Amino acid sequence: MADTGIPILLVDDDRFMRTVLCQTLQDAGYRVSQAANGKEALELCRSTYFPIILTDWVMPEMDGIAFCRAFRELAAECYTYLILLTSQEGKEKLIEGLEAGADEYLIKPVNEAELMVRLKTARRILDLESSLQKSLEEIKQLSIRDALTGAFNRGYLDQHLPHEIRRADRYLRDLSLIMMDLDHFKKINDTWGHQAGDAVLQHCIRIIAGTIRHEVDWVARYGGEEFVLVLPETDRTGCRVVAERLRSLIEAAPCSFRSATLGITASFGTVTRTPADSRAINSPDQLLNLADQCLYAAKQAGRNRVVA
Ligand code: GH3
Ligand code: MG
Ligand code: MG
Ligand code: MG
Repeated sequence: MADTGIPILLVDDDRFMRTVLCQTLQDAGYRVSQAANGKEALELCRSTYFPIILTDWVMPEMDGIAFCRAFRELAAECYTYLILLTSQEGKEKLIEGLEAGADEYLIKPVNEAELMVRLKTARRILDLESSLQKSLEEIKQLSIRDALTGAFNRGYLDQHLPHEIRRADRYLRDLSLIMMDLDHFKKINDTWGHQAGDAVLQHCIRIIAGTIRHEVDWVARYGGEEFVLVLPETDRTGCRVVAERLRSLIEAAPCSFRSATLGITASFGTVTRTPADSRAINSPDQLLNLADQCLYAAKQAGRNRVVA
């Protein structure tokens, strides 16, 4: 028995046919679901993903061809390998079936050995597709993340801050932003070397990640040792609390680098955009500038502080 455990949807109006095929597939290790016609199958496919579908052609309500067409119209994140089972022979029929979106075509009565090798082909295609998806996801992550810290990069910030502003407008929510810059970071590099500086940046991002709300808040590396934290649905008080908590955590947690213990502090500028500000502050640049002005004031006032 193959250890596939792969879900297959079996669509056929002939109950006996379904029972027989279902047994064969289960014996081969597949997890089988059944539908009695195209319409039933389509409904099932709206909520459940099937990597492989075996469908009969002639069925009441919705036949196999209509099903293949309708199925390919559904928005799908992952590929489904569609096999048409039918007693309709002939080149024209085959072309019609493949044209409708089927990947493969099997003549009834189904030869078990042939079915098994067709399913093997299906699995090869599905494996290929899933490794492609994985690579694409990796490439996407590489393109939006900063390699050193794993924070989102500047490109992501530029692309997603406008979304956050639009979302805040749509739902009439506050949107807060914190700009953070490490104090006298150059000194760490100059005294302990660039690798120590890198370690400090990684150390700080861990503290940030442990402080902000998962799923909702996010952080981007804005420049060398400057980070921007985006806090949706966060008011002025909440934003100040987060910035102050971060400030004190960073101050209290020096970074260990080799045998050294590197004390760090950071300065913070914060800005909160309320629904009443939506006209006055309508661009990401404005929001970033306002936070930057506060950050500058925090530096001027002696560093290791939050200016809101
Ligand atoms: P201030 O308190 O005014 O912010 O002083 P500062 O020394 O932190 O600021 P400055 O902007 O003068 O220095 C930032 C330094 O950050 C200079 C640059 O070499 C360093 N830097 C930028 N990116 C990286 C990086 O990826 N790794 C390391 N180790 N250093 C970096
Ligand atoms: Mg039939
Ligand atoms: Mg700095
Ligand atoms: Mg800086």
